[in-house]
Amino acid sequence: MTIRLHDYWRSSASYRVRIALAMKGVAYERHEVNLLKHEQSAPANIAVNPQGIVPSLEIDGHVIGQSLAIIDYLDSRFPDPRLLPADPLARAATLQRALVIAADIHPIDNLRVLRRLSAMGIDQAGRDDWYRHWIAEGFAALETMAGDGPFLGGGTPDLSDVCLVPQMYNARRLETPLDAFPKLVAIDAALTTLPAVAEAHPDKFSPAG
Ligand SMILES: N[C@@H](CCC(=O)N[C@@H](CS)C(=O)NCC(=O)O)C(=O)O
Repeated sequence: MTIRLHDYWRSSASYRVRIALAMKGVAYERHEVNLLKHEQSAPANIAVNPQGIVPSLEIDGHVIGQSLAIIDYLDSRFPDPRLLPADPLARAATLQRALVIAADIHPIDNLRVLRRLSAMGIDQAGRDDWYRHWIAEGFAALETMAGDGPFLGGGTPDLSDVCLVPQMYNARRLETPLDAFPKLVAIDAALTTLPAVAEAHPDKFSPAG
């Protein structure tokens, strides 16, 4: 079985999928779609992903887009370890936390949104302020949803943890103040000690090496 991930090293939605694949021990090959070179909008990527974004996962002759749909599929195909709990209430809570990031923070801070802000005359400082604002707002809610750890999912990482790590990476890249989110910072620190999470880090895939 060949599994191919179309991704970009710094894409946080791709980073989520890399973490899930690594946690499940699923081997895959990568096809890099360089977002800075606008390769996401090229016909080759549109043929794979009609939205012109990454990630996309090719598996068994099928292509799946949207990181959460990919991870949901992987969870069904490779259920060890489960990232979405079977219990309906626990599953809803996991999705609620994951979607704070995946639906309500990340899309507003996306590259194409930032490019649109730039086209509307918003300068770099304004765009950075925008970026940090939405992270801080979402993280404030997530901080109150976090339990006693060590992970957002409790004793074992779940989909919301898979979303947290890349969002923290983005937050730090943009020097977002994190003092108000001690639980999230501690959970992220616990997650980054996991070999699967370390293996998926963007630095492992950076063209700079
Ligand atoms: N909701 C999508 C978001 C995917 C997404 O936003 N991908 C970004 C990189 S993290 C992208 O391809 N951006 C290209 C662009 O904005 O032009 C998912 O979870 O897969």
